[in-house]
Amino acid sequence: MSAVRKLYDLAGADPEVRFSPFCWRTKLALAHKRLGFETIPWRFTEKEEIAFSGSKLVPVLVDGEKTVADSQAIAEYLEATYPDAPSLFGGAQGYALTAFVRRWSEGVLQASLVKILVPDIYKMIHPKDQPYFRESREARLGISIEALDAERSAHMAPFLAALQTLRFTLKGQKFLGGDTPLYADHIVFGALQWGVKTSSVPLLEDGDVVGLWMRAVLDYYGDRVGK
Ligand SMILES: N[C@@H](CCC(=O)N[C@@H](CS)C(=O)NCC(=O)O)C(=O)O
Repeated sequence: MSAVRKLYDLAGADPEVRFSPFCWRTKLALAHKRLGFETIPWRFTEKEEIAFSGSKLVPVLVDGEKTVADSQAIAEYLEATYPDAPSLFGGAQGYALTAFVRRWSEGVLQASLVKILVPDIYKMIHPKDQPYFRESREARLGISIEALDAERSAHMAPFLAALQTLRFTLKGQKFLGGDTPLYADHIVFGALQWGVKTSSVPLLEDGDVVGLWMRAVLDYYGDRVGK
């Protein structure tokens, strides 16, 4: 058994810049389970580095003899393997509700953010990743990075509308999980942290309840979660 868990974590040209929404939720989940881990900076094109996992995407977690890829599979693995640590989902009902939060976060929040962030991400990733990133994202979104950049302001409205849903919720409760964060918080935090780490313009105004909640999530886990 290796002494420390390893998490392959998407990095920019600067290896200290970690911006994957899926890796952020996994880092918070590990911190929630009070599990120590070290991260390995990984670039989009370093597929051979994680080939052992059977995945071409991160996060990939190596926990002793066990390798798990995919943030949802990792969360379920952690919940099943470490039942004595705080629960990520808060039981079967919480698990079911978290499925909705995940679909909303990926299908609404991340789907609106991707159109704002892709031009900025392109500039901050490693040069060796840029041709792959351009080709794959332009094919996926059906638009060139330059055209997306020119349309940026038009893409803000759907993101701001999604943010408003979150804002109303967080005006009435400290965390999505209630008094303390749950995996639902980790998921939505990850989406917004992706924006915070990559956007060339601020996405949240000072004092926004959403920004205060993000701060509270990070403070809750302290040093255990990384940067
Ligand atoms: N469903 C996967 C999605 C993971 C994912 O899309 N990861 C991105 C980083 S945010 C990735 O590894 N991209 C590599 C690529 O696009 O080739 C999960 O939940 O872990």
